[in-house]
Formats: sequence, structure tokens, C-alpha cells
Amino acid sequence: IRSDLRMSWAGTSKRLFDVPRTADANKGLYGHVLVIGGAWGKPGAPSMSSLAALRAGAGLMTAAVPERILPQVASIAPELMTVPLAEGPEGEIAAANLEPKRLEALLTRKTVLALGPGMGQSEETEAFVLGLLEKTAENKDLALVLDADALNIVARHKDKLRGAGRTLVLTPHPGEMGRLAGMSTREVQADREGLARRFAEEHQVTLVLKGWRTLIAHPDGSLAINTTGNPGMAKGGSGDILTGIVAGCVAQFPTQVREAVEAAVYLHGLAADFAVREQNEHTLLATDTIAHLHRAFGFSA
Ligand code: B4P
Ligand code: MG
Repeated sequence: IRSDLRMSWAGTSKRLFDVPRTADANKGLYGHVLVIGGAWGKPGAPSMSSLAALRAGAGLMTAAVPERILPQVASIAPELMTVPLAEGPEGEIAAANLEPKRLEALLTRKTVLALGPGMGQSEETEAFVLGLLEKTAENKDLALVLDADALNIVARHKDKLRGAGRTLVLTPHPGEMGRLAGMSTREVQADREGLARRFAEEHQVTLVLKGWRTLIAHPDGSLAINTTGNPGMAKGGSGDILTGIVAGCVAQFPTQVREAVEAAVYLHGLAADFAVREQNEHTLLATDTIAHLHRAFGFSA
């Protein structure tokens, strides 16, 4: 890796997290994350994102999920607040949730919206996602993190990808990146750096292109390469956890998005590197990474 692009603890996370919280800190200083996702049979993804955002230090955390899976999601942590969403025929998030009063209640006082984990891509959910992006387009104080099926939906409506003047973070794996860029996964992997830079600049977004040596490309076209993480993370749930950590970090440092996103990616991989020592690459679970986040945050090199 080119040494000037290589991310390190000292170059990223330390700047943000080696500083203790002020003694008179209160939760209002650290943002309010809203995770929207889930569908019947998929309570795990929004649960993991929510727990990860809490563990990453968000002041407040609300999960909005289809009402039938809400008890399962709520049980992940008593610190979590929840909002039941109206369901479509398959138990997915319905377009009815765009109703102005519902939407206002959902978004009031939230500072970061993480959209996508475990959501599916039905017509109802697609209408909801597109409507939500439209209605929040002018809300510059709400940072957006798009992952998973939110990315797959946006890939069909790229006019909705407008990051200028706001915080918009995308966290695709190579398959999702291919859909966003209109190319195959193989083509994505053949020129990860060039593609990430161009895409981030063109759409004015912060792009996290995941995988071995995750890339973070910024709206100005600059790039950082992550140095943490291991193949034990190549399992369902790892990406959902990253989404939560990114949202939690952006919630705490809304004016330092570059540093917050780079730190999130670095800490996610570092926590997994600690976790894999107690497990191994075969047995590691995505949630083991959350349980080791404190070691990543407490690391000093
Ligand atoms: P989905 O079925 O959509 O998987 P998902 O629900 O998004 O899973 P999850 O959210 O847990 O994982 P994610 O990848 O978001 O898609 C999976 C399919 O996408 C695969 O079958 C494949 O076709 C394609 N795909 C995914 N990754 C690919 C890759 N690297 N190369 C080629 N095709 C790929 O998040 C996983 C997290 O773990 C990320 O943070 C990632 O950086 C990290 N991670 C995974 N493997 C790692 C490794 N070897 N080293 C370091 N970090 C790793
Ligand atoms: Mg994913």
C-alpha cells in the first residue's frame, strides 16, 4: 500500500478518540442515530447496526423497524429506543410510513440516519426509500449513511445520490458497488481505487468500498486505505456492524466526517483483529467484534 494512503491508529482514530469526553459531557453532545431497516425474518441486521452505534458512542439510538420484528430488535439492548413501522404485504417497510406526521415524528431531533440493513427491496420499500431521500434532501443537519438494500435501490435511481452540501456516506461491498457503478464485481475489484475516487467526487459522497483493504474515498477525490481487519469478518452481519459504527462516529463528530468515517472503518477492523485472537477466522461471529470494540477504542500504538 502506498504509505501516504495507509491508515493508522495515530493518523485516524487517535485524533478523535484518544481525547476523553469532557467531565460535564451530556448525551445531547453525541448525536441521535436513527437506524431504519429490517423486514420479517431479518431482525438481526438493524439490531446489529443499532448495538454497534451505541457501542461506538452515540448519545442516543433509535431503531425504526417493521412492527412485527420490533420486540426482537428492542431486546438487543435496553438502551435502545424503538419505533414501529407500518408493514407491506411481505412484512417489509411500507410506503405508508412516508405519511407526513409519521415521518416528522420519526425524524425529529435525529442527527444521523442509517438506512438499509436487512430491509429488502420490494416495491413498497423502494417507494419508502425514494420518498425518504426526497423528503430529507434539504435537511442538511441530518447526516445519511446508506448501506445494503438502500444502496441497491439507489443504484436504480442515481439522481437521488446528491451529497453536495450535506453528509452522505455510502458503504457498499464490491457487489453493491458494481450495481451503483453499473459494472460487474470483477470490474470493480480491478480498479478499486480509481473507481472509488471517481464515484465519490462525481456524487459528492464519502464512499466506503468494503473488503480486504477497505477504501474510504472522500468528496474531494482523496483516498485512505484501511489496514485492519481479517477474513473472519467475511460473514453475514459484519457489514451491518460497520454501518452502526460509522453512524455512531459521525453522530459524535458531525463536522469531522472524514476523520469519523476513517476511524469507524479502522476501529471496526481492529476490534475484529482483537476478537479473532480469542476465536479464530472460522468461528468468529460478527457480534464478537462489537464485544471487542472497547479494546480497539482503548488501543494506543
Ligand atoms: P450480501 O448477501 O449483500 O451480503 P451482506 O448481507 O451485505 O453481508 P454483510 O453486510 O454482513 O457483509 P458486507 O459485505 O456488507 O452480499 C454478499 C455478496 O457480495 C457476496 O456473495 C459477493 O458476491 C459480494 N461480495 C462481498 N464482498 C466481496 C468481496 N470482497 N469481493 C468480491 N465480492 C464480494 O460487509 C463485510 C464487512 O467485513 C466489511 O466491513 C468488510 O470490509 C469486512 N471484511 C470482509 N472480508 C474481509 C477480509 N477478508 N478482510 C478484511 N475485512 C473484511
Ligand atoms: Mg452488507
